[in-house]
Amino acid sequence: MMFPSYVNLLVFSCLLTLIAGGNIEQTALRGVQTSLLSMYVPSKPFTCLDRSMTIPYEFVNDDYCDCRDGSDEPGTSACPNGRFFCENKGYVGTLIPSHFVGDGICDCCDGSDEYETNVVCNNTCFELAQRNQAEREAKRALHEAGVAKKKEIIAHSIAIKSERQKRLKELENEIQVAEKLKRQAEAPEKEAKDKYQKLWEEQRAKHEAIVRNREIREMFADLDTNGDSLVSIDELQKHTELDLDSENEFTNEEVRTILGADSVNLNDFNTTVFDQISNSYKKLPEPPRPTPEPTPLPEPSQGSFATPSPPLETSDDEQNKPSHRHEEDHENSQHSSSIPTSLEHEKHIHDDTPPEYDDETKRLIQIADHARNEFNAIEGKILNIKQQIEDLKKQSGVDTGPQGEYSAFIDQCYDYEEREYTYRVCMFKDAKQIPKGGGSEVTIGYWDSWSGPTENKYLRMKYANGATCWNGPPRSLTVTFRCGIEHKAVDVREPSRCEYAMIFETPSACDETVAGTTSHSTHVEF
Ligand SMILES: *[C@@H]1O[C@H](CO)[C@@H](O)[C@H](O)[C@H]1NC(C)=O
Ligand SMILES: *[C@@H]1O[C@H](CO)[C@@H](O)[C@H](O)[C@H]1NC(C)=O
Ligand SMILES: [Ca+2]
Ligand SMILES: [Ca+2]
Repeated sequence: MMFPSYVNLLVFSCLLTLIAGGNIEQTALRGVQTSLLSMYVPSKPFTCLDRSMTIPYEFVNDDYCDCRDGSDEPGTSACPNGRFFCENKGYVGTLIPSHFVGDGICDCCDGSDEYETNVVCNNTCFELAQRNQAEREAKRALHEAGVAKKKEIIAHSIAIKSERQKRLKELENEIQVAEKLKRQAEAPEKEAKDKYQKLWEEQRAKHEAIVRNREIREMFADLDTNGDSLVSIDELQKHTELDLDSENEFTNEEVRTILGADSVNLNDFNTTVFDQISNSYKKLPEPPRPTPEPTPLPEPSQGSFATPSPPLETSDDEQNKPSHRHEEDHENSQHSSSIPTSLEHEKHIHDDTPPEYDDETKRLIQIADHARNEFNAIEGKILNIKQQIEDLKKQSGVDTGPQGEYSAFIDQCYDYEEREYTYRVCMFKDAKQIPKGGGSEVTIGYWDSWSGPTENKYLRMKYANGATCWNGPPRSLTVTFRCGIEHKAVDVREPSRCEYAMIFETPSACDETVAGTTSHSTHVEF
């Protein structure tokens, strides 16, 4: 009868001992990090983790600080430098300073830091874990959606790249064809030119001499107001436009220097005076003599009659000569003289007729003319193609990321609106600060480089060497990218003077590994 109860009692007391022993152990290991549990072995002397001393195991968590590193008191606030480990089951274990232990405030989500106080801590670990998981899931979903868009961008970038290469090849072929055509067009023009250049030049010289003599006679007659066939100092003095140092009067001395004498006849005027004054000379407004109004002279500024005014846009006036004469040939065919001219305005200043070429010359001129037009057209086309090639090469030279994930930024600008300013970043180009109340915009940087950390270079880009701050450095902007569904600037700050920081959301910055995280791996393990 007694036996069973004795056994019961024995079993009960053993159980009691076990539970009590468990409790003691529990207390001794309170606040110890899981990874360090093996250092705290009950019944063995404890060696401080910094190996500074060894103490009896009973000194662990006895609320008296023995180790310099506080490692004997992980579960009490006895050591000022102690660390208490909250196990936080279901969430993330954390270390808190051991003076938070028993301070009446719940610091661990499992409430384990307040084991010896009256404070009843609610266990919030589950709630935290849930919230944490919801956040992770939201982040994962964002990256997943972003990565889908990023993949589109990458695919598009690959398409664009090969399209660009194709176009480049086409353009290079086009330019070869055009250059061949150009050489073909050059030949007849050159032939015609070579053949008739000498003749044209002689004729032009002859004609220009005539024009020049006319000018000389007209100017002389104009200056000789009293008609004594001499131009005297007082006659020239009226032309104050000839006073080169216009700071004082046009003095007798100055006029005399021009004339070289008190007066000059036509011959002296021809040889010594005309060239000096022809560029600046202006007719006086009211000619006092009854001579018939001479036809207007060409602009005095174009005094050099040897310079033909190019009728075509090309700068090579050699090429223009034949064409030009050709034009006049048509327009003035009613005239009788046969003096060729390269001066467009000449037909207005004299009655000489422009050249009448023989048929062979006319034919050649026509061929040359046609050839030149073709040549010019082709040359224009070549320039255009070269420009296109250059643009393409410039585009393919932009570093748009290892997979071209930032290629959607090419030629794009994005605004961030702030109270006072609009910040505008034109990707791979520049960044500006535009005052909303009007006023001039300020360049805060020109495209510089990708500037993220080495393991994630494409996290940031830098725009440098903007307008210099008053009494300070040149402005600059760092753009930091983060995953988002749309390309958009979400924040701009000036963390230190003249250094701007923009946060920019883009699918291009979304991360496949984050997107691929399964909900299982969001479980907390410590
Ligand atoms: C625990 O939760 C209850 C109700 O949810 C609340 O009244 C109480 O103040 C909480 N205790 C602590 C220590 O936060
Ligand atoms: C000017 O002088 C040149 C030679 O030096 C001569 O050929 C020309 O006919 C002269 N012009 C006038 C208008 O006298
Ligand atoms: Ca101790
Ligand atoms: Ca606390």
